[in-house]
Amino acid sequence: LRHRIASAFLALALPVLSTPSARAEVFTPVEPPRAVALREVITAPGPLTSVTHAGDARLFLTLRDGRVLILQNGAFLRKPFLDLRGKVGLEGEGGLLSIAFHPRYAENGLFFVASTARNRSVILSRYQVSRRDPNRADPATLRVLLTIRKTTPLHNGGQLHFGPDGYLYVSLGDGARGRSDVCDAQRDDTLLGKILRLDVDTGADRAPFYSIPPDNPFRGVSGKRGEIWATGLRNPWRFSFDRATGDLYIGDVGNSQREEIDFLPAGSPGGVNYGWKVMEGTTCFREAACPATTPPCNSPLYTPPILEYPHDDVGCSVTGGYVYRGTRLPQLYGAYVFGDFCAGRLWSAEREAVEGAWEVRDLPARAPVLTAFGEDRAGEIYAATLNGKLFQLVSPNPVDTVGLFDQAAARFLFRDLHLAGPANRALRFGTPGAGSLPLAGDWNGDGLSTPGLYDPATGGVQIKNSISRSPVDVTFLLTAPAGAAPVTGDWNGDGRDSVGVFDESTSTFFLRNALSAGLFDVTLSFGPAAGGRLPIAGDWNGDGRDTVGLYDPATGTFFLKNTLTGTATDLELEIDGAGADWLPLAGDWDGDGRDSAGLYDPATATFHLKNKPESGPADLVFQFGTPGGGRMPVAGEW
Ligand SMILES: [Ca+2]
Ligand SMILES: [Ca+2]
Ligand SMILES: [Ca+2]
Ligand SMILES: [Ca+2]
Repeated sequence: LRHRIASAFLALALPVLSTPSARAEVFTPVEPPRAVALREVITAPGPLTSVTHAGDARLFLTLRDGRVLILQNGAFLRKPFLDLRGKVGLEGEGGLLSIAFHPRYAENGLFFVASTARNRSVILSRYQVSRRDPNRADPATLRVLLTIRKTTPLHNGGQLHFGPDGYLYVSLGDGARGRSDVCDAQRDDTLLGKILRLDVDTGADRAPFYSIPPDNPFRGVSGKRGEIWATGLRNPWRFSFDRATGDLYIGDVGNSQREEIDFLPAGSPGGVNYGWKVMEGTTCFREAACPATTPPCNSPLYTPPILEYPHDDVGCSVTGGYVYRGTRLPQLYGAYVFGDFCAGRLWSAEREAVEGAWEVRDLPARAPVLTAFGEDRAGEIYAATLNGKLFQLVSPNPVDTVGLFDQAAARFLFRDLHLAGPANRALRFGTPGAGSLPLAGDWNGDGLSTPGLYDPATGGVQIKNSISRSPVDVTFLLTAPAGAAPVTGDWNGDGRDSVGVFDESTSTFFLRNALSAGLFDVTLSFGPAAGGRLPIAGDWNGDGRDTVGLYDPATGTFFLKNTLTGTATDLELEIDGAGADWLPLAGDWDGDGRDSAGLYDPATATFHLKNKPESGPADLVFQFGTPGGGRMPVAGEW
């Protein structure tokens, strides 16, 4: 059965003819791939068509067969939230297509459903949650807002999303009659091949249970449907809004040449024409049967895609996704994640800062028969497949972010993302002005980093296993040379960090594997003979053990070692722009399993973090905290 359903989807997606194309618009992924993995969450009892949330911790999954299932605490609730089995048409690409919860769902319990009827029409309907059970919809509350007649069971569109303006957006395909005889996507008297924008609050209590927003581009225009927001789409199967910016991203499935991502910036007045069927991506398709007023191919009246790819070897049918705005994958923040239905390939696209060009990277994970992406309340992204598999995008390795210790205030500030913004957490720890130096590490091996303090005058160490105002968990004295600077790392690869010190006068590291007083396990002398060097530690080669390094502020050079024996330096590098008072730190900023260097400029409160183990510009530059001395950087997975 699964294979048969997949074939039905594939039939329309597979190329009619495969023409090699090498136009400049076709993206070529840049290196390296973003470190992203797929964690299998659950397998649904049938093909999945969408994933969304209702503003709380539950995930709502739509099955093609008509069921809406609730995933809560890792398991499906036994009874469906809504069950439209037997009421939806399953021919071709038909079925339950998606749902969207009203922005004020918590108050009004309203949600909207896109599905196909047995007669191939696309139906937009509204339901309300049951008054007695928040996990059950009340089927008797059904109201039908729109019935869009279609003659084929293909190109339904069917994605629903509320925009940042509170209006309901609805995507509709062209009904798959675009090749020769019909040009619905370019006709504004039909809703096919469009994205609609509806006010579902005004007029919500009587048919048709919606109204046309006053600023819709075709409202009141003779011969045009006022519901239309965007035109010239073939099968905008998936679209989404960036929850941070309100920008609209549309994955428009192509014919035989090009899969495309279309874009509409927040604040657009609408009425944008994306070109189908005159254009397929940036190539010319057909003008047959289009209205006389239809612009010719390559007309500037068409808005080209921001991204497109050919079918040859890459994929066959784009599955539009989301801009990642969660916190678990700092390496993906702000990137648009999308994929291909057939190959199950996943990509991220980011707008390059200087030129504004879109840079695509491979995500090294595959989800064949990828039908949809979805977001949870926190902005974490999921991928769903026709095989019923639900995956969550996760980092293959813990990702470090930065923190600061303010000596004068005895206060730690922690940040969860590699970008400017307020502290996600703060902790008062130690005595203001006491001159303690900050530590950060995963002392108990639970995967989370927590702070510590080192007193260079006494060798006293204080360790906490949580970022809370609980008592200090561990205290002990290191018999270290006075004035030595602390380092933290997992020297023996047992999954727990411990402490060491670097004595500048003898250029020697003293490292201990246990969080207790006692003899040092490692004594290591290395490094150039020069004053003022600062110690760092990290797993530079990804072998699971941390080793040490030195930073020479005078020359802005890092000297890194991959072993804890010998005097040789394995790697030397510089970060562009380093100033003499910048302070070093190290962490795995991109989740690839290897730590790399970073610098903090106290004068501007700016971090400069590098992912590659080579000299050059920093990959991540952002401000955090307030400028001024006495603030020291730390790194960890908080
Ligand atoms: Ca921990
Ligand atoms: Ca260890
Ligand atoms: Ca290592
Ligand atoms: Ca890394």
